[in-house]
Amino acid sequence: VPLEIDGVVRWPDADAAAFRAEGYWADRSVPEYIADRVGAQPDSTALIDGDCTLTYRQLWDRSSAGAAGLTRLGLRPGDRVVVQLPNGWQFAAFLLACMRTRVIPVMAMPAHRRSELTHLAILSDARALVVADRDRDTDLRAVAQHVAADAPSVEFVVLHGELSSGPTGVAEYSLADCLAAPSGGDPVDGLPLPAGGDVACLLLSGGTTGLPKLIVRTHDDYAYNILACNETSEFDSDTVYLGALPCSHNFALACPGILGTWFAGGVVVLLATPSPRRSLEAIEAHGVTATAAVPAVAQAWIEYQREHHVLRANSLRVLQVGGSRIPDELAARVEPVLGARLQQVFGMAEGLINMTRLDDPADVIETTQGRPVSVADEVRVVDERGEDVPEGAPGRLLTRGPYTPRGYFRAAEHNSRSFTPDGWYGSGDIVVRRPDGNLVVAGRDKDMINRGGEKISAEEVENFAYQVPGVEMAAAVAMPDPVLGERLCLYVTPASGADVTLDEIITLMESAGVAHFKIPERLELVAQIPTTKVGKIDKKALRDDIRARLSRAT
Ligand code: J2J
Repeated sequence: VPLEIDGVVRWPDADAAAFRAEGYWADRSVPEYIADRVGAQPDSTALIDGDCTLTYRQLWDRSSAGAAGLTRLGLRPGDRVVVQLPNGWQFAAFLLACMRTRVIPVMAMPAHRRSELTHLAILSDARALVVADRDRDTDLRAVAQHVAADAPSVEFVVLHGELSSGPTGVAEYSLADCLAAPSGGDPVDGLPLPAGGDVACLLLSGGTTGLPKLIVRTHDDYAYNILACNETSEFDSDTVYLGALPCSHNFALACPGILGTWFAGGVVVLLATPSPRRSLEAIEAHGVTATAAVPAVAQAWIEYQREHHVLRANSLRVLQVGGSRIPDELAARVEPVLGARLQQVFGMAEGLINMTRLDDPADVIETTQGRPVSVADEVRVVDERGEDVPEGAPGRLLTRGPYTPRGYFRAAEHNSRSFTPDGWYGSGDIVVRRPDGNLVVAGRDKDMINRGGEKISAEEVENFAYQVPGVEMAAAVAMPDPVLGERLCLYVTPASGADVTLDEIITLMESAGVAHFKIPERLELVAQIPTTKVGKIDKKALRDDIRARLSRAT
């Protein structure tokens, strides 16, 4: 019986029964699929993280130790913990430990800072934060203590790395201790395995509202997501997957990502960042067959390979690219330069995953974002009134299916806007469905900037801008960028006589502890911000304006 958690929106009983009857939901948890591989191939390599190589048995044992560690820390089934860890074996073992004990990980991104982590801790009512001691020159221990001070539910911090030397506000514990094998026996052996309906994790939405919302993924739906992606990406026990993007993100986690690789019995190679040299060297050294990138990363790899010819053995069979639209010209260069088939992925943490198929014709692979991975995915393309548009015409994407939840966690008001009464999720993407069923992402009907796959809510940035003295009106919009696709430009009308600078806005956002990628990269001071007939800020006019200004400048 799944634990009931207040604020989780479930599928209606009839849909859940149908998903079970049709076999999409198997009432098996994510770790159970991995346990199958541990049983079948205990001594094959599961994970390579620098000098640390773990077999399936060893990965499982570390997650058992972690499960015992979580229990020692007093965490119980249903408790939430905000997890922000770099790619590494500790992240993997801790994640599995959480899933096995039904402690719910809230999957923060590495770039998140005080502002986002505090919001996530409060929204999820988290009892603990699990973070690294530092990220390059940022002391995350200090960040975590600030978060704990502002989020009353947070009782302690678990640290990957060094503990603080002096006294701290809430207690700090070591992640290494938590993952260390307890002496004598395996105290988690008696733990009940999660039910299919139990919550596996809380993913973050690519924010369109002020701050990210939480997406509840249950074992039933997430395991199916992973299996369907495995089938579409053709992952099997020969797969060697490079996790170079942050594995806390749905793409590298479960589409098929590291979990898909372990479901299939393959090898996961982890890197902390997708640096071109280290990524290509890792592909070459470990015989990587598949990996995932955002378009800017794919472009950097292509350029590096052209100059340095790192890839010689040609082990890479599939390069998945998604998160933002890959330009057609770049798509056409993937296979000739990297020797790998491009697989476009248009996915969302809210569920629906579209992919091109490995044997699709070049035109589909290079110019479309693919089609749903499951026959049970329902997709509609509609106009403003919710009427289906004719095939080939652009419209808003609506979707429903066995791995697309029916509502965000504790967000009733927002849910009434993002979901139709009959359960369709509106992603805010404008798409064209071609006669062959493939989708092309043609635009967006949500107030978000997609900076090379990193999603920035315009509203969130505007809220910070309004805290700067002299800002009368603020509007954040996307400006075109050859590498990232989009960057953030802030339009401001200053109060009369006021002198607003980009530096002031940057300083304010930095001192508020906002993730760096959200900081505006250009400020346009204007006498007036255009509005629409109904009095809303005319973002389209502003996007056209900045595009014109940029092209005049070159
Ligand atoms: C255009 N826009 C895209 C694409 C996502 C795999 C891949 C990506 C994500 C992801 C993911 C796009 N072309 N190929 O979760 O499992 C934009 C859309 C979408 C939003 C979702 C995965 N691929 N997008 O990016 O939850 O606007 O998921 O609605 O972060 O990214 O963002 P997110």
